[in-house]
Amino acid sequence: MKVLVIGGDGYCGWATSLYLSSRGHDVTIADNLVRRAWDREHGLDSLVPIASLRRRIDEWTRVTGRTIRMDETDVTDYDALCRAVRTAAPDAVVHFGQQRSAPFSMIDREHAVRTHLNNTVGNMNVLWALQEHAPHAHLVKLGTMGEYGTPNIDVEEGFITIEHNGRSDRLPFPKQPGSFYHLTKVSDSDQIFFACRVWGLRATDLNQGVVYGTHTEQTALSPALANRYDYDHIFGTVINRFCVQAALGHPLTVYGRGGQTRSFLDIRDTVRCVEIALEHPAQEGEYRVFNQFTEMFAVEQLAERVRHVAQSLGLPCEITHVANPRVERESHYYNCVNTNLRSLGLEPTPLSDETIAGLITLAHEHRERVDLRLIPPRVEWRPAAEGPAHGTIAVA
Ligand code: NAD
Ligand code: USQ
Repeated sequence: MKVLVIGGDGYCGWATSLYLSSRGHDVTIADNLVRRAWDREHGLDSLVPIASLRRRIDEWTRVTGRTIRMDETDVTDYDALCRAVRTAAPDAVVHFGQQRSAPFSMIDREHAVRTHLNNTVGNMNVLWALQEHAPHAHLVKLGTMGEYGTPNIDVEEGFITIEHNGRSDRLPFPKQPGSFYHLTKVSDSDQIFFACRVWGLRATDLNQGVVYGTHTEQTALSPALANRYDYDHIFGTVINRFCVQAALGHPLTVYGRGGQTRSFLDIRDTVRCVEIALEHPAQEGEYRVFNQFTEMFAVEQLAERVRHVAQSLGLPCEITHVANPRVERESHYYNCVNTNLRSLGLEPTPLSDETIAGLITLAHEHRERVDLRLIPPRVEWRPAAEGPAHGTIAVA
């Protein structure tokens, strides 16, 4: 299959590009490298050094003999995107290329707007470019479990059958996103559903949970193929952050009571889920949603797991409850359905002590690269009592 991977230089996109290439697909990465620019702007860096995209791709060819094409395209630049789509002539487009941090989108008005422009305009451009230049290509779009929020009923896969006043319909599942970033994903879903209904595009919206891990079989082949390992308070996600904190002897930063429960998956399952979606494409005009996660955990439960593994490695480890910078329920019902990918063949990789130990050990190896000032949360969801009108951040 010819696959255009938008955002292929990122955490999920890089691992997926290598995996698809290793499986014999013809991969083109389109990425404007803006994530590396955002890191520089905020003084952040991957804990594990990552090579430039050019260098990474050359290394992949050197190690495996396979080629990946690179197209430095910004999806918000419509002409450039159309050129990229025409050149790649894809059978499928996997769209990872967005601003994906909830805290980033809550820093201030400018970051919220930037996130919306990047994600919403980018997504709409992808739909128009497909409609104009590759109407039969299958769009596989990364959405998020956070679109649904934490309702007091089971979360279905994208749609729910509702009976109302004696009539019944299958309607999009209600959405209650928790940040301006998550809101962009809700908007994307609406846009994609519309484009499928009106233009007959075919699309799979992968509502992915929080991803953890760094290595896949392919990224582990050479240090120059290494994937990013974010631990900072903006882009670091909770399991990876806890593992870095444990490696440093820093107390694990549970926000609030820690009863907030989310869906999770190993990055090795992310790449497989994308492959499954590609192997079983949506039909023309079909918009379908797969909830892409394997397990659900409360944050406090994760902290306990990481503490237990750290202690077994001889590392002293404490858990601290810091004032929650976010506005989110800290004790709630949470039960999400994830049967679609399972029924198409996903064999989940459960979170194991071995995986946690691997992440802690990797962080320990690179501990001299950690900037401790980047660990405590600094982006507030609530308006500040004094100073700027909305969430504020002191950038080191
Ligand atoms: P990332 O920040 O590591 O990678 C995103 C990539 O997209 C970067 O390389 C960036 O340069 C590129 N990009 C951003 N805007 C672009 C634009 N306008 N044009 C071209 N390229 C652009 O993020 P990630 O963790 O790999 O996430 C990838 C996708 O998966 C995102 O859409 C995210 O919302 C979704 N997702 C991620 C997670 C997670 O835990 N990481 C969980 C659920 C969903
Ligand atoms: N949390 C802590 N301590 C920390 C960091 C986070 O308690 O040090 C808590 C948060 O309050 C939240 C939960 O852990 O309740 C998850 O936070 P996170 O930063 O790991 O993940 P989130 O902000 O939800 O975003 C991440 C990705 C995003 C993706 C989303 C999937 O950055 O791109 O969309 O996971 S989901 O959460 O299912 O929407």
